[in-house]
Amino acid sequence: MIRLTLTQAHELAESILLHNGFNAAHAAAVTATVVAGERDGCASHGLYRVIGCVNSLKAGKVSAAAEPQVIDQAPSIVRVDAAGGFSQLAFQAGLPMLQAKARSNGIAALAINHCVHFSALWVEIEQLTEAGLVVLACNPSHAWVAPAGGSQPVFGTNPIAFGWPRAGANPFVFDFATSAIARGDIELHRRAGKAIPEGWGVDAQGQPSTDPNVVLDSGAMLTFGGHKGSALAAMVELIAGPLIGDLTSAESLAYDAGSKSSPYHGELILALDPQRFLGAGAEAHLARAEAVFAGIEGQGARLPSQRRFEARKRSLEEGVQIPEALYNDLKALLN
Ligand code: NDP
Ligand code: PYC
Repeated sequence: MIRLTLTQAHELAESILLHNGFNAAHAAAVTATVVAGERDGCASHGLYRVIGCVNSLKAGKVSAAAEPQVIDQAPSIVRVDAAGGFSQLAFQAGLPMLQAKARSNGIAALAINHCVHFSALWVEIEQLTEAGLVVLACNPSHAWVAPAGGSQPVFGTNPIAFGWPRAGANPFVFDFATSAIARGDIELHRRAGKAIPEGWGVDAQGQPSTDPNVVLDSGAMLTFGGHKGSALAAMVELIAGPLIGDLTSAESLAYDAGSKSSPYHGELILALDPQRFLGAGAEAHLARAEAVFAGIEGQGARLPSQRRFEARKRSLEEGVQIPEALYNDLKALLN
């Protein structure tokens, strides 16, 4: 393993992105996301993703200098056209108007269109919980996941993330793929030459497989929770696809045309303002929510994101460690 300070991790990612042609704004926005992923112990969406960013650019599947266009679509809807760039800059562009609309209407939606997307959603969720807003976000990806009862990929790994602000404590945040595991995790198993657990994927005949090469190259991933994860994955296809006028995971994969680039589609983010919902009663009702968290933690169970927040604390003190092979692959992108 190679140890890096967070500053070194930042410099490494940003210099690779700039060297390979991304403009300063995209390089900075993407770097912030992947360094946050590595810092929080989310290796599947950490520095490893820089390789995919460069590959997507070389394949002509992402714009290195796209300028997101913010559109005031409706009283509660802001739309951002990412113009074929990575999603991070588009999210930043739409954030102020999303917050303003949530505050004045109580609920607002940000629809990002035409973005190339690879990030963990909690990075965005936390920016809204920090502003005191409740938030729900989701997006399709590429069609890699079979529906419950089937064996052919239809869905993307379709993450759903939720955030709840807490006074004086880390927010309550969960963020997971509707597949049994993110595809990035299976890719990391492949890089490390490790088998995957049963239940993550099947081969081309629909038989269980623990071989990451089989599941990634010719089989299909599986949803979490059987028919329940399958229905949630379908919901994401609908509300972050056709509802916002953007591609489904099957359409994104067709657009990719075998280049193995990051998915190209939209993202839907809903923000709710407790102050507007509850008025003078907001504080008392938010305090009641704390009993839910106490009920979870009080019996020794943990809150989602707790591991991540602990990893963050550790990384801020000690830096991060990445496999030497990954470090070498990243350095090679500077040649
Ligand atoms: P995991 O299955 O690892 O679970 C993620 C969530 O569950 C986290 O909030 C995690 O908290 C929480 N969790 C895990 N174990 C427990 C536990 N024992 N008790 C309570 N909570 C727990 O993640 P996935 O592989 O499904 O997804 C990983 C990431 O991949 C996500 O950030 C997601 O956004 C991203 N992704 C992005 C896609 C895209 O299209 N952009 C597509 C698919 C995934 P903690 O982190 O603290 O462990
Ligand atoms: O890990 O499933 C995944 C993923 C897809 C797009 C970005 N991450």
